[in-house]
Amino acid sequence: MIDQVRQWVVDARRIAVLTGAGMSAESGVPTFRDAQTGLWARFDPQQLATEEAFRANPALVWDWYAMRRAMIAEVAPNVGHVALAAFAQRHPGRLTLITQNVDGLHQRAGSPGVLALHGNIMEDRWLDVPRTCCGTQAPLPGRPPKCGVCGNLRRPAVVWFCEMLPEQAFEEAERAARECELMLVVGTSGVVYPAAGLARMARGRVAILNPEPTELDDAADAVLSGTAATLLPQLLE
Ligand code: BJW
Repeated sequence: MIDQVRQWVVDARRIAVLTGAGMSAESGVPTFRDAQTGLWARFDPQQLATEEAFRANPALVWDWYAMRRAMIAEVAPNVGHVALAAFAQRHPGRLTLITQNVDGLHQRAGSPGVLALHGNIMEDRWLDVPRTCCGTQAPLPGRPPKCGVCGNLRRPAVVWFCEMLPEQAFEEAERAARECELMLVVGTSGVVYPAAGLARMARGRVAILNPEPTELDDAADAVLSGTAATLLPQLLE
């Protein structure tokens, strides 16, 4: 089966790649839903990854993100990230990389034009926008930092549940899905929408790369059982 997918890679003029947390697992970043090691085996997402949770307990949520930021700052892209970046650089305009990951490892590996659907954990932004005084005031340090004039809080620049995805990035991702001849779906459980829906709207063939079954397997033309760091270098050499 891997030879078949490798041939699809060779033949496809336009390739879309959708990645999830499993992409970074071999860099040492925990996934969300893996039973033993996933972040949500230990933390309740409703307590942490929603605006409601942040408003209820900003320091708790800020500290959880600070802990994850510190961990991500210590890790490096793996050979799977590097294989994707090298392929895109060798074949300009042929590969569109869509990621649900907030860790920035694709960008650090050198992938151009990454469509980051769930934001970037290393950045933060104002919680309430627009606020007239904010944007001109430097935030006061704190957990979280806040505006000394109106009290507006800084929050991680990620997409929480029930929040809209960045419009332009999502539109570009939809276009890439509709126009691609091949989509590789790497390291995602396929349970979170609308990102997972991109695999279902792909015009071309869909190949899933994952060591475990996913919710998208029924939409796939090929399911390769293996990890991102072992399969991607073989497919994109
Ligand atoms: C490996 C590997 C290796 C391991 N190699 N692979 C009912 C109620 C409320 C909402 C909804 C609802 N039904 C649908 C919704 C919408 C909701 C949703 O989809 N919920 C589902 C959970 C049901 N979606 C949203 O709310 C989105 N917004 C939206 O829809 O707006 C419209 C709207 C407005 C108002 C009301 C309702 C809707 C926003 C979704 C935002 C997701 N945010 C998070 C957190 C980001 C910030 C942070 O990091 O803290 O994004 S959640 C989390 O899940 C994160 C991920 O990007 C996302 C996807 O997870 P992913 O990447 O698939 O990871 P895992 O852990 O699930 O899977 C890892 C995989 O890797 C596994 O398959 C492993 O086997 C594999 N693996 N090692 C390869 N080495």
